[in-house]
Amino acid sequence: MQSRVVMLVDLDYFFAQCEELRNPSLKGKPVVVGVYSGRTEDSGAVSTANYVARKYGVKSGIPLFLAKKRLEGTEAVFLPVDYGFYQQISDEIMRALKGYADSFEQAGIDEAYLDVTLKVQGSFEAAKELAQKIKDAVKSQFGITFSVGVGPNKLVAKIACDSQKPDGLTVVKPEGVAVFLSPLPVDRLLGVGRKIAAKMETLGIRTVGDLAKYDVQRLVEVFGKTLGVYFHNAANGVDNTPVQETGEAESISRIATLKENTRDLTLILEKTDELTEDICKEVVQRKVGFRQVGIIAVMTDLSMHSRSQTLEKPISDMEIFRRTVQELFEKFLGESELEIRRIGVKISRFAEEETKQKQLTSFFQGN
Ligand code: TTP
Ligand code: MG
Repeated sequence: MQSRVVMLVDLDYFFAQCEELRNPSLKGKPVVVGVYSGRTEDSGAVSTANYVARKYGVKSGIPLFLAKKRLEGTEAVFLPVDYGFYQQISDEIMRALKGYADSFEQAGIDEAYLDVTLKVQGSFEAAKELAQKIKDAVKSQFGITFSVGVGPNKLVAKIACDSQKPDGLTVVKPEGVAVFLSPLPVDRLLGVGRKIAAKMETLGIRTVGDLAKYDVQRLVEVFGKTLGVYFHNAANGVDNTPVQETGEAESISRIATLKENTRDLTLILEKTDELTEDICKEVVQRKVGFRQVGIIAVMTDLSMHSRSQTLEKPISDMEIFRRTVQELFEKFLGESELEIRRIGVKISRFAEEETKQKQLTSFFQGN
């Protein structure tokens, strides 16, 4: 199977870079953007800092007074966050980035995934050129630099991006994934925080390579099914989650022509079973659940009818899916008189992925 080609774009030291854009005289000086809590003059935390300030150990999350101390004697400039301004710049850049992608998913104010598989016809060489072209365009149109990782999926693209910053361009081809990931410390994987890394250390797991080789059953025993399996896949560079506009109205459907025009439910269900099975395969692959099931019927007079039903909760279960399709056709046949020529099955309202994501995120926050 041909690999996907996925990019992760992450704008460099974003809030601070926006401030440099607004006031170029800041360039070369340490720039710290902070959230001032207002209690005392210096209370609050660093939102981000430019790379000049980072050389002094100033980074996101540390207290402002500590940043001040570390930057004592320098020409450091401290500024309060101006979220509206950053949002405006972000919106413009995101709109531009979207134009380069087959599918696009914004993952934060300064981060976005681009699936470019079709655009580059599956070629990682072409993807590298495209990434450079996008970097040049964004730099000249907006004056902003970013780092980009290119890989066969979101997970690898993200880690590739992080590996070279700022202004980086890192390409990891499918055949290079294992070599790229194995030497990295486990905490480079999303979801491996300090606590989990410490637990893994007691199991003799320090690097992603150690984790990749570790018995998956054991991982499941120690971390539970969801996390155990996730860690195993992540360490092996496996990630099938699609690049998808969040909240995008999306559906998966299949349609087929019946062997003969009919009103016989058995004949109809024979065909819909094939279609539902096919859709289920895609559902499993995409790791989504769905809340809406629909049927389509094209009659002998070529009129097209559709019916749908919303389920109580998201499912990815084949049996419930088939039963719902059957019920919808039974009902539909009661309401129509003509014979059916073509039939279709459709699912939409993908919700469960979100839930799964939330589950993982809440696991991660416990670290
Ligand atoms: P990041 O992309 O994590 O950081 P960055 O863009 O400043 O630096 P780089 O990508 O070059 O490593 O976050 C994007 C913005 O989100 C960042 O500019 C400020 C904000 N932010 C916070 O306000 N608090 C935080 O703890 C982090 C990590 C980011
Ligand atoms: Mg960034």
